[in-house]
Amino acid sequence: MIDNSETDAHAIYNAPFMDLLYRAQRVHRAHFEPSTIQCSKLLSIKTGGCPEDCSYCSQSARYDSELSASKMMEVQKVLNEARKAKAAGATRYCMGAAWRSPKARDMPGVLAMVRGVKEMGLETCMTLGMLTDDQAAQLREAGLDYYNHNIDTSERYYAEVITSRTFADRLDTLDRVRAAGINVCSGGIVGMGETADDRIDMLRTLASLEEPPESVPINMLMPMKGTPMADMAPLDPIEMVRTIATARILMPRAYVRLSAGRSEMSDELQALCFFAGANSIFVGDTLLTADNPGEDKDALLFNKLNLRAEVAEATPCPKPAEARAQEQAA
Ligand code: SAM
Ligand code: DTB
Ligand code: SF4
Repeated sequence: MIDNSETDAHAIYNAPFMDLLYRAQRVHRAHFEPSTIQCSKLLSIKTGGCPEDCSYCSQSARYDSELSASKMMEVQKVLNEARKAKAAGATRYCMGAAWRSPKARDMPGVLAMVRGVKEMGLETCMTLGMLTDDQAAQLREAGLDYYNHNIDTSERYYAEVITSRTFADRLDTLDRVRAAGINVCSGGIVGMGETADDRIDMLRTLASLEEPPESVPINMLMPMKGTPMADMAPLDPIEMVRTIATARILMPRAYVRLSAGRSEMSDELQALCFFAGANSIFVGDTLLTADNPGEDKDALLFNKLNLRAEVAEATPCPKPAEARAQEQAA
């Protein structure tokens, strides 16, 4: 039985490293095929000029990141990009916009993108900022499978990172997404100067949602020129591995995504993250604005580690009772 209490989550995160990895891998194997990785592709459908002040983000209009703002992409261009991503092996297409929240005039285009990508047989994901109930319902109706909205860090550290909206605002949008019947994708960033307790509390918040997220992206901060976090010292990578292992143990059924920052990670570190329970990545050579390893490097990595990309049909999870029994045995 998993206990999300403060003491239990601390004990998990701070366990002797070998015990933590062993436990995480056993939990992982009780729910997933351990060499299969879900592959998503990201596209920025509206870049830069964002009114929010997220200290890590190159797309905030408040910082001089030398990124030029663009209008929302045309629907056909997005669909062309999605077709290429499908041909390259992605099974989920994630479209992101640098908005605080979508405006009514943005919705027809956004909904057309969801419908078009869905028709190609790809899973759809959007990340557009805060949503109203009505917008969430429209997205669901159009066929949206996942909505990404990160809590980013602990409630305690949040105000050090973002002041233009609150932690509670983020949780409200997650509730709206869940109520609309869309799968929740929510995680955060490590390496923003937070403590281990902040990382643990972030994971506890996610695991304690009425229904935990189906997808949990763990991003390593990519320091962006011109932002307040441009000169942040890198986090000890072992802390990243501990964060992933703790996410896996606290949210056994979630896909845990080794998200931003892979371009700065060695093969060995990525291998440890997969062993700790990460089973999803972003493919392709760009995230939203930042670099990602790209197809050739990932093909080599998958080959070296005998990993394979998940095919369209998600790996079936064991039935809940069966999974619970396996978990207890672990
Ligand atoms: N504007 C929308 C929002 O904030 O919800 C969607 C796009 S936003 C760029 C999506 C997420 O990307 C952020 O919540 C954050 O977790 C992650 N992110 C952004 N910049 C990052 C960076 N420099 N390093 C790591 N993760 C980053
Ligand atoms: C998430 O957790 N990470 C992705 C996605 N959700 C939208 C974004 C990563 C952004 C990295 C920095 C950039 O590309 O600008
Ligand atoms: Fe805007 Fe999202 Fe970047 Fe924050 S993370 S500045 S909301 S694009």
